[in-house]
Amino acid sequence: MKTLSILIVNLLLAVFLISCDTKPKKKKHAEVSIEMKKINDTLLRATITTIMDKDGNATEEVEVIEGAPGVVKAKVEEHKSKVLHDKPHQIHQKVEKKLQFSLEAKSGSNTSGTVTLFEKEGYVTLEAHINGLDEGVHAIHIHEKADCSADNATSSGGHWNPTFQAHGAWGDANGFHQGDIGNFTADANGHGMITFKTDLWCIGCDDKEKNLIGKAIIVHQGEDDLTSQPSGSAGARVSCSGIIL
Ligand SMILES: [Cu+2]
Ligand SMILES: [Zn+2]
Repeated sequence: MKTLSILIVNLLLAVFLISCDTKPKKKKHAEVSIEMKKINDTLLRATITTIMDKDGNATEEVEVIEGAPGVVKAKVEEHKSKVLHDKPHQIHQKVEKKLQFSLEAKSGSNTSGTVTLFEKEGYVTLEAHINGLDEGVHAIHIHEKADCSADNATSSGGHWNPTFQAHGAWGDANGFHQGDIGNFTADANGHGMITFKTDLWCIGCDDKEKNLIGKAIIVHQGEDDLTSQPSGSAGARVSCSGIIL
């Protein structure tokens, strides 16, 4: 089967809300939102919007940086630290992150779909919408490598299991993988969706047991029986996407 080139759009939106209330009579508020969009394999575009609100007067600055991913990420970090530096009295810092990507059809399937990961206040919410599935129950997992290159997606490795536990149902006292999301049901039109929220994941934090970046989302042809080792006997991998910036 001919390998189709599928455009994967990655979008990272980070919102930093910084408020300064050491001088309660002069309220200053700075809001910085950073949107990063992958244009192609070599180009990344970052749009930084800074809204400064001082005594009710809001000013907005927009800066667009485009270039090699490493260069753009370094400039964004520089910008972030400059904003934080200019606001040394910030007390509250709230970070929201959003990552969206398209699923790639695998193992000869005709699936398509979108997955959104959203992090807010210590919780990550995953929302997946998949089309082109056979009617019935399908497993969805996080696998250990952001590599969907193989036709059957085995390049994504086994279940993401940084805590070295047994495969199981999420929350099971006998253990479960960090990637053991579970099952969802596709309807007669081949459409299925799932939302899943946890504080055991993060998007791009330093904790290797929580960080989703560099992993993959996999949807299976069959159902996860939640007991078979090491992966629930869920059958072929029909949809795949790497979780990358
Ligand atoms: Cu899986
Ligand atoms: Zn597992």
